[in-house]
Amino acid sequence: MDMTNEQYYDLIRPYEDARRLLETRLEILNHSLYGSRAVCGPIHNMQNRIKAKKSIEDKLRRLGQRDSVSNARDYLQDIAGIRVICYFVDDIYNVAAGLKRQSDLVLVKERDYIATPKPNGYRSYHIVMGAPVYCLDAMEYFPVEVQFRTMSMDFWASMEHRICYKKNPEHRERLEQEFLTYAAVLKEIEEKFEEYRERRENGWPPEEAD
Ligand code: 0O2
Repeated sequence: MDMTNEQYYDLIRPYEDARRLLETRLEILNHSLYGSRAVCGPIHNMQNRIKAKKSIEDKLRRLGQRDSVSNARDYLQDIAGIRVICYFVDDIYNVAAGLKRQSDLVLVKERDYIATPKPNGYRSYHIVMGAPVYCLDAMEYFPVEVQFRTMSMDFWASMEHRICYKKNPEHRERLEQEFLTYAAVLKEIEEKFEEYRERRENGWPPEEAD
């Protein structure tokens, strides 16, 4: 039997609290990680979402579970999600390390699809962090999935999500090949921007005479 709306809102409330807590920590890291005098923090923008009722029910069914509140708590770690879009790949690892160092948070899961991209070309760094939520006389950890991407990773993943991911598009094989090529091109562009940053920080080499 589906969850009632009331059960759904009761279910998501502590996940919203956990998501807010992590988002605040990320905002603080953004303006403190590189020092208060830094021209620019590591984060370009953040998005967040709480999984919709139907998506929770569908996912539980896919997992072969009844869509009850307790199954959602036991089996889903992505009810609360934050997507953090950074400028550079090392910003991603720096922000993630800053979060993982915080002793009141627990690292529940880590998937590094930047070091090891998925076969379809997907690149992103995912961690699930347990955040403490206090009620009157008890504390419980609630998981929040944080996906870190650069702008180019996010561009690719958003288009792929729309066109291919969990879909059955026409000419699937051709599309998959094309997406793999785009992933490689975007990675190359990302590396070019990293070079510019290094040159800006370490000085540009003298221009070659004709
Ligand atoms: P949606 O529609 O974005 O919510 P999990 O499904 O989380 O239990 P897993 O495999 O450990 O299991 O999760 P993983 O690999 O960390 O992926 C979680 C999320 O990353 C996905 O959520 C997507 O948002 C994103 N993702 C993973 N692989 C791909 C990919 O190939 N393409 C794109 N565009 N996004 C991807 P959901 O719930 O699957 O989907």
